[in-house]
Parts: sequence; structure tokens; C-alpha cells
Amino acid sequence: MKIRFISLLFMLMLLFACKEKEANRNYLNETVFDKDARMEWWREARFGMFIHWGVYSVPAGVYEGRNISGTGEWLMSICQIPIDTYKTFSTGFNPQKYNALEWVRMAKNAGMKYIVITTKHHDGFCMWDSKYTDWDIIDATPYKKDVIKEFADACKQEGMKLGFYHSLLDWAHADAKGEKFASYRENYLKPQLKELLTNYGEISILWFDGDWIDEWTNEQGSDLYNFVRNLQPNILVNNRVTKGRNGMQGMSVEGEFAGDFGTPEQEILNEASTLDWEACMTMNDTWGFKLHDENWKTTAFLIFNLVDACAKGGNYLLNVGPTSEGLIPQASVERLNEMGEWLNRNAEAIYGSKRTDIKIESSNMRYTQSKTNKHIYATVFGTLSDSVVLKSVSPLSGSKITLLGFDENLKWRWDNIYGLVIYIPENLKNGGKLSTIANVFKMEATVAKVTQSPVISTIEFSDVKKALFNQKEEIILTSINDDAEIFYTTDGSIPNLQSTKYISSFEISNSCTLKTIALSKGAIISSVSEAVLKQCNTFSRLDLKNKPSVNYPAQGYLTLADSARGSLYFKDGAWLGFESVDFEADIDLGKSKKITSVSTGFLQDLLSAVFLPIEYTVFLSHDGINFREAGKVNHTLDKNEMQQIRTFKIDIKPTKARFVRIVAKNVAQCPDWHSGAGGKASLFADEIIIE
Ligand code: H79
Repeated sequence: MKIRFISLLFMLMLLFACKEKEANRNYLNETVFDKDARMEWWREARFGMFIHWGVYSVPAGVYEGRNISGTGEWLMSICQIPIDTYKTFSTGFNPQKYNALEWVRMAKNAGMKYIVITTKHHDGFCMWDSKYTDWDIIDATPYKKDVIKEFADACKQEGMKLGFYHSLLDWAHADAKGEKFASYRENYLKPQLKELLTNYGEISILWFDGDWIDEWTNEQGSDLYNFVRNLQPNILVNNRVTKGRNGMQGMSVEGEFAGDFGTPEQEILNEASTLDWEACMTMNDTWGFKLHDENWKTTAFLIFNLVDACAKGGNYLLNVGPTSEGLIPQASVERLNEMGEWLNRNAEAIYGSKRTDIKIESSNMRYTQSKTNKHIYATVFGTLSDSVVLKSVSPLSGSKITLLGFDENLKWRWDNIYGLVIYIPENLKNGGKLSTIANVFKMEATVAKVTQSPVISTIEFSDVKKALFNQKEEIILTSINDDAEIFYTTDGSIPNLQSTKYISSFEISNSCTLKTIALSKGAIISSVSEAVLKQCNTFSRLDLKNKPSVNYPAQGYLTLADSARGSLYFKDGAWLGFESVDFEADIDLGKSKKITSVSTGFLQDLLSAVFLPIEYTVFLSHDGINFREAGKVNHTLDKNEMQQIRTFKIDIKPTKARFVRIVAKNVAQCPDWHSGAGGKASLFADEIIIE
């Protein structure tokens, strides 16, 4: 019994030990699923407020009567002010006009979904009531109230997500450099973070900074990440917690580093990233308030930055630097208001939106898309003119296209050359309600996945651009996309969904321009291919005994009778080329005609082993069976005739006949005097004229 009691006790102790272990979880091997769940709100939020507020707002960029260049919060370092001198500024920090609720509501009205506020910047000043130092708002300022507490309460009241900025480095703490750093970290940094993460309710983000100091190592970062997550399991921690940052660039370098999102500072990535990232940026040129920084960005530019970041898959953390009185500068208030107005109308394109795979199409527009991929939003910056052209999206057939904030269905058309053309109606353009900063087009569309246009073939030739036919021609259309539907027109217009749908091969019996396009699931996915198909009735039939080489088929046999003559360039598409074989054409004129001459053009291009015929003979017939010779010319090849076109003509004493046979003898092998002696010789023919 006794033994049993002891073993029970032992088991209980073991259980507690396990519980203890469980309390200290390792969050570095979190599953993707868990991370996605934790990041979800942040990925949808898109737009946040950064607040840099501290004792540096007292000097406000002025020291010993001089305006100091550089950012306001770096004043102590820039002016090399000894910490004891710097500390006297805190007596001027008395933000009587501070109203946390007002600030939170201002952020909310601006369309911001979270706020990150400085708890401690590099100067080490603590904005909350910390029991580990006197260098805090309670002990060192006349204000003597915990501004972080007020702020956390206001955020809670307004349902605003709250994040803490916290500097890893500390210019005020004696142990915060060199060998004593471990003591600073374990006995000051971590205990203070514990205060911040246990006394102020739910904290959504920890935004570390100062990772670049030599004392800070990757191991310390991983340990701190776990420390923070164990205190607030759902918190997001930026990548500056470790050494993963790519120099001052915000994104993490390759490899495994703790940290949930990249932090490009004062920059927006050039291209979309699949990683989570947040661009933190100032409205003027400083984070902490400066009296003499009036270099404010325009609202239009701030909106551009927000949309630009969203389009590239990032968030935008926009800074305000309140004064030591507790006021957000008026210039910031105005810009926040204007951004809020814009976002009110265009929220859909921002919150919960995703980046697209579209590369930047032009400097004045950006694309985002809805989470379900159903809608694409095109934000076009600047005043709209009569129409807008978008090149990277394929609207679904019959898609409504609207401008966010207006019900009106806009007229649009797909133009093969330009892309999607959307028309802005007069009443909207002149109604004074469109934004002069940026307007958002909403459409059901897919990212244009332009594929090869359909291939046009005849029975004889594939991929024809021009073809001649006699009475009629059979046309075959094919697409490399299995799921593509092919539409075509024969009247010269650009095909669309209303055009004839291709089902199987079809016949044409008149000259026409055939245009065809591929669509997939209602979206246009190809450019237009076209073929000029010309009926050629010169002869009712033309047969060739030997086929021309597939390399030189021109537009088929009828090229010989299309009234267009070949040039000196043998690949010009007018010549039929016969390799080693003779040219032998049988022509049916349809009915008996009086014939006085039969001519055919031939090419010589010695460098390409193309020779004029060595013999040209014409035969005539009434029935197409019995032919008699009507004339012959022999020709001796001349090595000095490098390049020339010669028409071989047989004049005939007027004779009636329906059938004509032309035989031109190919030298077949390059003659002895030719550089290709003994090799394959060609005969090129074009244009037969029977008079
Ligand atoms: O908190 C803000 C900055 O104070 C902080 N990160 C953002 C979010 C930051 N720390 N370091 N840096 C930014 C970059 C360092 C810039 C410096 Fe300079 C160059 C420090 C001294 C020379 C420019 C001139 C900035 C301060 C003076």
C-alpha cells in the first residue's frame, strides 16, 4: 500500500514535469497550417499604422539650436549626446493632449486594421510602467501615466489589433553592449517583454528592431521568438527577431530563420513575393516627430504605395510621429483622412485581396484579385480619360465591369491588339464623382494566359497565312490547347464568342480573310491568327507531276497563276521549288481557247544551287490524253548568270486547245563548273501565262 502510494506520487510528479515542458513549446517547427491560421487576419488587413513616439519628440530634430539632418528618433546617436544629457529631454515629455481613443479612431477611419506603437526605441526610453527601470514614462516624465496602457485599452475598445515595436538594442542600458549583453538580455530585455506581453491584454504583433548589432545572434533570436510566442501564442513576430535579414533590406535571406514576415524599410519590393512582407514607410522623412520636416508625400503617392504593396502581396505600415504634446501632426491627419475616404469606396480591392501573377503592366496601374479568384481589380491612377486599356486580363464573356463606388455597367470590348478596352461614359467622366487619385475597375476575369493562336490548315498545307484555291478549299483549324474552343470569322472582323464556333473542317468557295481565336472557359486566351484565302480561277485545274519541295511550296500550285511574280529572293513565298526533279504542269483551261503563247518564269540563283531549266517544252491537247509538241527551247546554263529571273516563252501560231502541258527540265545535278558539282540542283518556277 505504501509502495503504491509512493509510485502514485512519482507519477503525479512526472505529469507535472510534462505539463511544465508543454508550457514551454518550441514554435520554430510550427506547421504551415498553424502558421496560415495565425497569419490570416494580418494577410487580409493590408494596411496598418506605425507610431514612433518617445522622448525624441521633445527635441524634435533640433539640438543646440541647429536643425539636425537624419531621422528624429536617431538624434541621440547622430549628435552623440551623452545619455545623461539626453535624459533631461524627458522632463519636456508631457503629452497633455494625448487621446488614445482619438488616435485609434483616426487609424480606423483611415482604413488601417492594426497599429504598431513604439514601446521602446533605440534610446531605451520605456513608454510603459516598467519596474525594471526609472528611464520610463512614470519615473522620468511629468506625465506619469502609462501611455501604452491607455493605448491598449483604446485598441481593445475599438477592436483594433495592437502591436508593439521594441528595440533589441538599447543606448541607455549599461549592460546592453559587449560582454555584459547576456545579462541585459536575460535580466532586462526578456523581463520587460514579459511585462508588455502579460499586462496589456492580447498583443497581436511584436515588431523587433536593432537586429544588426554584433551582440545579437541567430540563436538568441530563435530563443526570443519562442519566449514571445510562449507568452502570446498567436502573436506575429517580424523577421528582425533573428539575423535572417538581407542587410538593411527587409526580406529574409535564404535559409531557416525564425520570424513571420519580412520588413522592407522605406521600400516596396520591385516584384511580387510569395513570402509574407510588410513595407514600413514614413509620410515625410522621419519616424519620430521633427519640427522642421515638411517633406510630406502626397495622398496620391501614399495610396499608390498601399496599392503597389497589395499588388505585390505585401502590407503597408504607414508611420505617424506624434509630438510631445500628444498630437499627430496636422499634415498626417489630413492624409489619413483622404486615404480613408479613398479606401471607403475601394475597400474591396484592398482588404482580403491577393496579389496576381501579372508582371507590372504600367507605372500607373496595379492589379489585385479577390480571395476566391472570382474578381480582378485594376486600380488605375490619375484622372480617367475616355477609355482605359488593360493588357493582362481576359474578361469572362459577358462579365460586368464596374468602377468601385458606381453601379453602372461599363461598356467594354476585347481588342486583339490592345487587349481589354473599357469605356468611361460621359456622365461618370463629367459627374465630378470619379477620383482624381485612382479609380478601381472590378471585373470577372482571369489573368490573361495568352496561348498560341489556332493554326489554319488546308488539306495540302499546314499553318497557312495566304492560300490560293480554285473552286473551293477545305479548311482545318487546330489549337494546341486541349480545352480551347475555336471561333472564326470570314468577313475580316475579329472573332469573339458570338462568331461561328469551329466544330469540324469546312469549305470556303469565295476569296476571304479567315480570322480565328481560341477561348477557354469563356475567356479569350489567344491572339488572332489569320489567313488570306484567295480564289484563283485562271485555270480550272492545274496538276503538277512532281511535287514542289515542302520547303518551297509557295501558296500551293495556284501560286503559278496568281498574277504575282516571284522576286530574286528564292524564299519570297512566290516560287515553287523543285529539287532534282523536273517541272511538269498539266493545265485544264475549262474550255477550248485560241492559244498564241505559253510562258513560264524561272529563277537562277547559283549560290543557292537554283538553275534555270536546260530545256523548256510546251504541248497542247484537245482531250487531255493526246498531246503534241507546240514548241521547245534549249538553254545552256551560264556560270556568269549568278542571279536572274528569266521567262521562257514559246510563241505558237494561233491554235485552239483546252489542255496545255509544260515541261521544264531540271539540270538535276550541279554541273562541273559549280561549287556544288554533283550535288542536288533545284528548279524554281512561278507564273504561267497562257495567251
Ligand atoms: O524605427 C525606425 C528607424 O529608426 C529604425 N527602423 C525604423 C522602423 C532604423 N534603425 N536603423 N535604421 C532605421 C537605419 C539606420 C539609418 C542610419 Fe541614420 C543611418 C542611422 C544613422 C545613419 C539616417 C541618418 C537615419 C538616422 C540618421
